[in-house]
Amino acid sequence: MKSARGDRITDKAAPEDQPMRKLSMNRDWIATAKTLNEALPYLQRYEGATVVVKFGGNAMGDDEAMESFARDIVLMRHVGVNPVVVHGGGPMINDMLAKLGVESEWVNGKRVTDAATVEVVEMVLSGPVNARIVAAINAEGGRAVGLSGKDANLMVCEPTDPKLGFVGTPIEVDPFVLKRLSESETIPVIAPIGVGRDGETFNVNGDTAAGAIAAALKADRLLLLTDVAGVKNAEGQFVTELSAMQVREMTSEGIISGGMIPKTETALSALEGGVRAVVILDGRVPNACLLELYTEQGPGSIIRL
Ligand code: X2W
Repeated sequence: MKSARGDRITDKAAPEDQPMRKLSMNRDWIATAKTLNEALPYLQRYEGATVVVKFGGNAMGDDEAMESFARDIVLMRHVGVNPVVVHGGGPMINDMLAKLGVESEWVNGKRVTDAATVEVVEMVLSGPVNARIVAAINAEGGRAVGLSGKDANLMVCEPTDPKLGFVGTPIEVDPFVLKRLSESETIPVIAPIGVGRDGETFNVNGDTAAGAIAAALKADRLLLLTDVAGVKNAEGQFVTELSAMQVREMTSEGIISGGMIPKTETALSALEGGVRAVVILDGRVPNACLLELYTEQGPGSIIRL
């Protein structure tokens, strides 16, 4: 067996060399094998599929959570999925701005971004945040490449609203470079930074960027990893499946509100743009991406047209 890098798989990934082998067949191993066996139809369904994963700053967590996320992404690549990671990093931008003594104002969930702030946003997102995810995926045997929406004109933006400064709305996404990377089994990891017609830099909300990129790729799935269990109905229960129509109704009735609105709006525009299904996924659940794709029960709400 070979890793994605083409070399022999290392001891770390070779179960036969581990001491666990000496243990008797207890139930856990039988359950693991059964899980893999039951995953076959899902593995077949998603082979060749494009799955865009939005990895938000709040979902990133500690090194262990990062490693687990990276393993899920590498596993997806290994079984023939084309994963595309779009990340956020709001809390990390906040930390850096605090160190610099700058405070941010927020309007409708978007950071008011002046010329000095956009420099910090780009530095943080295209710098340590992006590099940490790329390194985590590569450490698990994947082949990840970091880029932002400025690379190869991937995400051209115009100002969202003059009051927000350098906050951008994607108006043109060119998936060329992402397709070439996927063809060579390389995992793109994208910072949500856009480029303007005149070469200016824009700060794009991570969910918005992921939605626009998923639509340009006509992705099979957009997974929005977040830190809540999904969409709640009027009775306060989590709903596992919703239509776009239901989402619109629940929003006009005020059942979907607050921080969920940018997520459901992203979901609706991604679906209208040709994405097959969007899942608002609970990133606090370990291996949330694998649960969603390869088992019957994903920890979140799936939205279809
Ligand atoms: C976001 C970009 C980062 C982001 C910001 O400045 O925080 C805008 O608000 P999360 O971790 O996904 O929230 N951009 C315009 O979206 O990060």
